Amino acid sequence: MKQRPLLLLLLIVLLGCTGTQQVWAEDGYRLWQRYDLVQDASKLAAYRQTVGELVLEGDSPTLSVAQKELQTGLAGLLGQPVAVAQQPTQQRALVAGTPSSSTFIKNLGIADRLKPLGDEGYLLLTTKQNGRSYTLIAANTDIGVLYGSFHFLRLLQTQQDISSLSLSSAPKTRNRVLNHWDNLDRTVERGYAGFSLWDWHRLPDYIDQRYIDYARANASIGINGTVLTNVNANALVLTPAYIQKVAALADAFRPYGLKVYLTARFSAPIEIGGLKTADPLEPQVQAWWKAKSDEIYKAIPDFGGFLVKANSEGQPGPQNYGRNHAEGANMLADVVAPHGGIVMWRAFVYDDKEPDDRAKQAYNEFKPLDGTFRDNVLVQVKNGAIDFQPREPFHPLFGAMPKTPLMMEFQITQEYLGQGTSLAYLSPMYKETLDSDTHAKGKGSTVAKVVDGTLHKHQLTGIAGVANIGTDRNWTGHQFGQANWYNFGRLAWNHDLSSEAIAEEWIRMTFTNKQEFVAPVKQMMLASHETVVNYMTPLGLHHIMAWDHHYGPGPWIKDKHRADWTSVYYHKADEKGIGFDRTKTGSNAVAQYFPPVAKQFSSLKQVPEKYLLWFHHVGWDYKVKSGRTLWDELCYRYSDGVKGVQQMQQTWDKMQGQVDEERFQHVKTFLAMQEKEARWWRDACLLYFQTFSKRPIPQDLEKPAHTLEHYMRLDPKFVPGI
Ligand code: BDP
Repeated sequence: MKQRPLLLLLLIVLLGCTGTQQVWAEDGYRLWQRYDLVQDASKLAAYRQTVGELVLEGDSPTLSVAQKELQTGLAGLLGQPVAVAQQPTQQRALVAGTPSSSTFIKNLGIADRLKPLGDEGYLLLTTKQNGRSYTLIAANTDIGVLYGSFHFLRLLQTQQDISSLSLSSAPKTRNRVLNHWDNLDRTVERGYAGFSLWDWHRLPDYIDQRYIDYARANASIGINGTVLTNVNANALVLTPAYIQKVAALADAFRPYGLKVYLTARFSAPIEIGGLKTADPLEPQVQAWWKAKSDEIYKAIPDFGGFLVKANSEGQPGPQNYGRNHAEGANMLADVVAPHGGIVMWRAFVYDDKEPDDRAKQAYNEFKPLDGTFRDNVLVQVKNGAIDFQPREPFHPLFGAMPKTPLMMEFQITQEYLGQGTSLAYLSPMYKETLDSDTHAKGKGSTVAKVVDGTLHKHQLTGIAGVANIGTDRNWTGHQFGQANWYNFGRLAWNHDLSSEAIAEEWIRMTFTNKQEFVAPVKQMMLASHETVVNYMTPLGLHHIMAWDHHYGPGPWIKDKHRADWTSVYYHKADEKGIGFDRTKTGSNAVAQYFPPVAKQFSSLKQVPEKYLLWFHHVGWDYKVKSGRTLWDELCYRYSDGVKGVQQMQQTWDKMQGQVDEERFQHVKTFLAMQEKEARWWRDACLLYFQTFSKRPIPQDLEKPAHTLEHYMRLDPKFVPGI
């Protein structure tokens, strides 16, 4: 208590020292939008000179937020306020706008350069006129200007040369959306960063600043849609009171080009509509949805549409009435179509019957429906055929439904990747899927080309990421979780970007431009996903996590009411070997791929080793590429995983002093947790699999710290995110 006056004095002195600059707690709240003063003196001088003044005509809500962002960003980065004018008055100016908002831009005659950029792209261009120099942020639309403004700020944040710009950018995919698995009680299914951002109780009246900062962050990486609610949907969100709340969020997000979508519970007509049925072919059901859609669009004219999980994991759907997925999707598509809405219908399905191989179900149910969906339906397909595993081969549906636009669904939240305590940079994983060749139309038919519509000539395209965002001050729980939100947006905009380039941008903006920091931290991030795969599910193992909450190892899980919810179903370890035979001699799931891929995956010799046990049941003494036996290789991979985390710790420890102590310590502590978890995974899995292999762990490797029984008894309670 006695300390207080002294503390107050200290604070006053501190504030005094920093003059007008704000004092920020370095808790990660500012994400990659820090806008701190450019440290390199010569770059700072050059930027100040180039920017001169900010010229921005027009006053739409989107242009206003662009202006605000540029003013705030530039003031921070340049350490001085920037003058704003309607027309250039100085020798140098930063001019932002569209040909219709700005007479200056209109008169420049750049229409030809703008045309191919569509309604979201932008052009950053340095141009000279009458001895004056202008830096343009030009676009066809206001939202293009906002996206361009963020790109321009990024150039300064990452200390690029901006003296003679000539670059344009337009998104490769049209709908780039986050999927929030947020419940109305604010819990988040598979959320590890606190509670849901949406404060339903205080909506529609109270607009939390967080909503605005969330929208800013999304716009800065080109995300243009957000599904607010869990795929395991609650029909209540479609009631009038909630529609008003959703409308308030939509209003807050609109200037940032962020559309809202909702999950539609298929049985809503019964639950909140008082009907006896939700059969999609029943006229009264169709009428109910039509009225509901009209009601929503009245409140939210630019409502994006519905995301639906149907007939999967107990969710209701058209199959309850003997109808198929297309009949269900089309019914909803018809009611949003007049308003320009879309339906994202998920292919993550498995019904009550136990399949011979769960990996085959989505393909079996959806492929026959190709060509039967309405034009405004996207079928949303997870990256792999099982369920967001640490590593999965690409989903065989990609390429297999040429007449239907398929939307990619990635998981950003790390349900199966160490959840909130692990550093796993996911861009390499996303790119592994996107770069996979389906061979649907010969060599080069990558998953990315299916998703961006170029392979089968679709205009309607989309990519979704299951969000990892919550009420934690730093948004994502782990400071490095922010990098996954960031890289999802960047790849959704342009899947050609490299994981390395994205990591580098993010590090520079989020932490520092110092090379001594950027280079090692980038390496650490790039190796992190493989590290996690190694200590969890190396060589194509999958779904051996603990029961239900999926936190920690549980390869021993068996005897549940469905075989395909157990771990033993997936790893199939026995005295002979381990792995799921998905070749002709097993479930033959390989046959769902196009012949060249099927051939490669079927062959024990040719299958990429990272997918070995995904497709093959392999003998313990089988010699793998390293020359070791499979058993030894498993032991080394698990150990490499632990070593990988220890390397991350060493790298990070050296960064002390390069960044603020607050975030340094946060990450350090989390890496220590991850190391413990990695050992837990390694020891538990090796001891368990050893009961089948009956072979020793190689001499030079560290031995498990406890007995198998010890690990099997571990039962963490109240794991978040269930
Ligand atoms: C699984 C999650 C579950 C989700 C499901 C889905 O464990 O919570 O509801 O995916 O995607 O991975 O529908």
